[in-house]
Amino acid sequence: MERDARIYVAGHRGMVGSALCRALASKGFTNIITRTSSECDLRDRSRVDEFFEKERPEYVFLAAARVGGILANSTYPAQFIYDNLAIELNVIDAAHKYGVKKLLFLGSSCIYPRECPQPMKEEYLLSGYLEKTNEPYAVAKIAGIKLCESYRRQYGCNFISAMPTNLYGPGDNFDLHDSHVIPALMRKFHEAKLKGEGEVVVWGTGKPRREFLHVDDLAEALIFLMENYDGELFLNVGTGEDVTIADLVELMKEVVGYEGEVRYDSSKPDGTPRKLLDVSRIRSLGWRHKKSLREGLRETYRWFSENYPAVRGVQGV
Ligand code: GFB
Repeated sequence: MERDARIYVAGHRGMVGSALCRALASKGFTNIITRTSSECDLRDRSRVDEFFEKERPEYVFLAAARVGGILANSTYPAQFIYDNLAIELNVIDAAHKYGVKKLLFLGSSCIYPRECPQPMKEEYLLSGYLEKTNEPYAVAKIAGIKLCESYRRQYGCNFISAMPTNLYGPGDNFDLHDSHVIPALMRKFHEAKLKGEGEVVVWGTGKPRREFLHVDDLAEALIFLMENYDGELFLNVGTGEDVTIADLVELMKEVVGYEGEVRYDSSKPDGTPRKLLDVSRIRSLGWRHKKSLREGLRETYRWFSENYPAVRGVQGV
């Protein structure tokens, strides 16, 4: 990508999109194009066409999506499948119609089967049943991968896909109903510490295993792939290491400095037992994550406590 190339970051207000904008700017890219969802609702094809016609982006990072944690996915399945499919169809087809040089689509590690052999290699896609709590979201993300593959095969478009593992970092959503586990635990321990509460409730059994990647590491990986990868096969992006939720709870207590008790509420779902990505393909191309989980959580907590309560999901931000 030339430093003055017209680069559209779809979803620039989200955690991933904002990290991408920071990383692109720090590398000297000067022509980053963005639109808020009220300026251009990506579910509306005519608005998407107007935008592509006017701005003619050369590169597209498709980081716009409806995302959320385990409870949000099971509470709003229709919105998760509809919004994601609509965004993917409109943006990917417009990228073809308006001659985008290269597009990178972002998926999620929940595309793999629930009982997938671990670590999960790219070729295990569609080899078994999906996890029920996020099946509609996963189906939409699999459709996005297949759209990119199909446009490449039929029209020769250079559309690639990356599948990140569970993400966290500055700009995350801290709403206790909709968020993922890291922002939820960070907020719960922080507020319990402030209020002097002696107990925090954690969902599920604590036994599931998850792999976590800092969003700044992801942003580096996405720019790396945009500049260095032109293959049809989507690529996993993760650390290649996972922890149990109980391990995460102990680490988060330490990072936040919370000394009370933890109670596991097993009436809440555990979700997939384990989803560890096999990251050998992206590593063989030359990319590796930089931040350890402890370091990434410390940095994120510093940002969170400096900005609290003006963070997304806490004060209507
Ligand atoms: O982060 P999370 O919602 O996403 O939950 P998933 C991970 C694990 O943390 C589950 C447990 O076993 C939860 O039960 N957990 C414990 C909590 N306490 C909490 C809490 O307070 N809040 C939350 N949210 N979890 C999502 C998918 O699955 O991950 C999406 O639904 C997507 O489709 C995303 O793939 C990355 O890893 O279970």
